[in-house]
Amino acid sequence: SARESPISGFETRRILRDSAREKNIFVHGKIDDQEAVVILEKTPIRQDTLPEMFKTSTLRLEMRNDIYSTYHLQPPSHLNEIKTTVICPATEKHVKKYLRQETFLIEESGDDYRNITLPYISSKSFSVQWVHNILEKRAEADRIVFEDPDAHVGFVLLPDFKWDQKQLDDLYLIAIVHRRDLKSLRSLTSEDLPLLRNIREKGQEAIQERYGVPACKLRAFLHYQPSYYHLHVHFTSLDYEAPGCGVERAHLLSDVIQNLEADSAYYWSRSLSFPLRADDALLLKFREAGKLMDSHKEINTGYGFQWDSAGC
Ligand code: M7G
Repeated sequence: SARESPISGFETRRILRDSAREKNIFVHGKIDDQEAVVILEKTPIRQDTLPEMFKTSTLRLEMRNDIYSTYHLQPPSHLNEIKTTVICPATEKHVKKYLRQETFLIEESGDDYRNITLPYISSKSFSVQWVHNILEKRAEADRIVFEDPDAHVGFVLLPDFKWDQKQLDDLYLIAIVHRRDLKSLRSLTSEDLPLLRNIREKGQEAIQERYGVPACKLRAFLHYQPSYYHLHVHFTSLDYEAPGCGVERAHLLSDVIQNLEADSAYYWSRSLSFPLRADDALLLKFREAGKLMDSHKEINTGYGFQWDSAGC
């Protein structure tokens, strides 16, 4: 089982992405002849472990100068763990998802969604098997924080796998709806308002109850485009700049609710902007349809620098 599979046999092929600031690295390789992506990430230092850290760590002086000194601190191993995510067998799409890539902004009209995006995602998107496993309690059942089992407005709330639950600083949960006919923001109409309001109210309540984090410290949003086309809502700590919480991809749940209150066809008809990566096949579809902004000309920055739009 995945629980036992050691990554000691992991053969590194290439680094997909790394960040000194985020203190993570995304590696593509093989485990037992299967394609794999391994994500290593140093987690935030927990305030509540500081006394133990200071008491039990060894300290090695690096340099001292006047009132300044720097050290290497070696904490006991349980205070020095690296959060690790393994995707195996990984598809080519996973590898691409984590590969650092230039991105391009798409402005998708309602018709573009129906003519270009929908046919594409119906054939090519990530499997939502993991979502069904959660809804059917075949995986992560012990991690469920809250469930409303109602078939129409119900959902399951649980920690996102980006969060190791060791500290509240990077709190991250997802609410997955029981309904299976809702792919994304584009599927929503005013008929879904009871569902969305239910997720907002009960999700906030459950997070307050379990973690003591009030609604005013939470960011609840949907991604467009999502990676997985089964409707879900992200709940993150407001103080945490979660990946994908930027304006080009995140739609605040409360804005979504208000937009649908004002216009039931809002997400059916409006243009929505989102970034796509240079190697995303959906980008190619938009380009082929002549829908990529400025794809017909090279963008001149006016500083004698020709920005290469070859990617689009
Ligand atoms: P998304 O907006 O579809 O795509 O969100 P993103 O991954 O590009 O943000 C899906 C969310 O589900 C992400 O926040 C993932 O970290 C999370 N997630 C993905 N998988 C495969 C799992 C899983 O197996 N378990 C849990 N608990 N969360 C997952």
